Amino acid sequence: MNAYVKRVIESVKLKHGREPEFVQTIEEVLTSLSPVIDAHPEYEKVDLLSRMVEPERMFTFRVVWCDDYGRYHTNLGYRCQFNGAIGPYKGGLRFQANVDPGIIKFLAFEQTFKNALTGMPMGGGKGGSDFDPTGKSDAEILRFCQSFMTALYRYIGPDIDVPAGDMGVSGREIGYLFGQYRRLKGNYENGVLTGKGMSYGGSYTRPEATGFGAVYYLNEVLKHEGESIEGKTIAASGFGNVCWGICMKAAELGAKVVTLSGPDGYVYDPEGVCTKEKIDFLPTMINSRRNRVKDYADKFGCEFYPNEKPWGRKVDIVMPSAMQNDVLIDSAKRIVKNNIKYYIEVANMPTTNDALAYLMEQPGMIVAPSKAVNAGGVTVSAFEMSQNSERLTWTFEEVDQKLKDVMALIHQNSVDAAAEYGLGYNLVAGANIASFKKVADAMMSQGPF
Ligand code: 2IT
Repeated sequence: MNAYVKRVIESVKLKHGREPEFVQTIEEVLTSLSPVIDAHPEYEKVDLLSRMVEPERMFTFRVVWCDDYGRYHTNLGYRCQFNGAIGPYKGGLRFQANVDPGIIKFLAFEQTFKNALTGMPMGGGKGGSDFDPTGKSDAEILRFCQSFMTALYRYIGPDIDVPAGDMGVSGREIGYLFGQYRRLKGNYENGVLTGKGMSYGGSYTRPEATGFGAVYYLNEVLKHEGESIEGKTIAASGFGNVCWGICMKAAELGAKVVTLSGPDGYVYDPEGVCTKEKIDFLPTMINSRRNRVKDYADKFGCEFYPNEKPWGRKVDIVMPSAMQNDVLIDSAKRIVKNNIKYYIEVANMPTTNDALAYLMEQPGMIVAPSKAVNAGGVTVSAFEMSQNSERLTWTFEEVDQKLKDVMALIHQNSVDAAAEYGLGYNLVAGANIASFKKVADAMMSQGPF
């Protein structure tokens, strides 16, 4: 490994030992940049990497809200404005009990690279709260969102920082957040958030975009291998918005998603999550805020495996689409034992570094990284921002076609970047290199600080 890269990784480990997810992503990304740093001593000359691994700023704020019984609760809110070299900070908000500074920071770092990869002018950011939406009423969610935005609104804006949804934040929450922003600012700036409803500046396909984009990317991979998606079986995890989009697009193209998972376990549906009734049941489960996938098994009479993950299933394609560190080394070994050729990450950092390295060293195995595969979500967010500033609405077909084009370009740019460094068809390194170069060039051009 390049000695400078090694030094920066060591320093991040020392400084951020209490933020394991952040250290994990830095180690993964920087390691694959080694050949680029070898070839470009100008980056070390100005110590660019040390700057690239620190957010421009990150802040914490308190969010106080009142539950339906009149009791007060204090949660922590975060926003990390990681890198603004190529555009306004852009990235989602995550409401989940386990949210902490390390999780927000890893997501913001990944977002910076992902956004660069889309080719759209967006910097990277991420935010959220340790607020747990499970079991909360609509009124409680509303009060929480209003309080959250009251603390955040001064620090965001269409040309400053543009949040969106992530886990625990979807159309309903974005609506409440936008309503509060508008009230506080007295100004109609709908470009301040993406993932909005269609009646106030949303974009067609934004809810489906991450899942659709993931399947479009998968299609590019299959094309590269001379295969077709038709008839393929997919093991996915999660049952959220992303998984829903995957099920829908896979079904449309003749493939089937046969597993879903939740914090309670996983379901196996050999018929596939293919009918409209089954696909429509996913948003119902999300909106119930029960956070249980067993509801699907009960409704459609399929097998439920409590407290297990779906990675032991024999399928054609694995798509972890739930959360970080969902696939550990044991699961990776099971996937390899089952002779599965396609490992397509969808959720942000779903694989631990040792599991990822193990999968990548298997001959014949193809690993696609989440920052490329799930970039369709933020791509359509960029389209939403464009439509808001042009004050018009593109049709569903227009957005969908543009999304397809961007996913193909992301795949091709990753292929080219890896080839340039003699790495072969290495989509993981290719994505890291292509996005690094874009952000690095912008930082260097602006005076490398
Ligand atoms: O991880 C992600 O890319 C998102 N949660 C979406 C970000 C966005 O700004 O649309």
